[in-house]
Amino acid sequence: MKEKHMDNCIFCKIATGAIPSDKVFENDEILAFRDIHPAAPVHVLIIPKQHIANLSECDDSHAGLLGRMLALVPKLAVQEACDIQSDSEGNLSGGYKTLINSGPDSRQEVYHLHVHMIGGSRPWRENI
Ligand code: DGP
Repeated sequence: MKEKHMDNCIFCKIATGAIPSDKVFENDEILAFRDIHPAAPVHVLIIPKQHIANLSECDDSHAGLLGRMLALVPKLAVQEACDIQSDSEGNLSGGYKTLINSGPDSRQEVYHLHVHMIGGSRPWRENI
């Protein structure tokens, strides 16, 4: 059985409250907080409270948790005012990018699974 929290993991410390964060959502299994280096006006990280390094550590048993993390994205988009809007002529505006880095080739920096939710008015950082 895997450890629930890892002593040397910064996002485990954020999950337990040992390191402060700007929280936008929290329940028993998931925390969402603002990225310390935002790439856009809205940049939220959604993490499981239990330590999972990345998607490569996930299997079918994580499907429920992963689904709930992704299902949180549209709710946060409404909360953070970057959801998709449609005007009276059907023209769309708004929207957001969701991103999960896994491993060195993805340039994953923090080895605790997280979904980036990035949105808000452009410009955004170029290399996102
Ligand atoms: P990634 O490259 O996918 O592993 O992105 C990690 C993100 O985590 C990066 O955008 C910066 C953010 N980050 C790193 N340390 C902290 C921290 O201590 N607090 C917060 N809020 N964000 C952090």
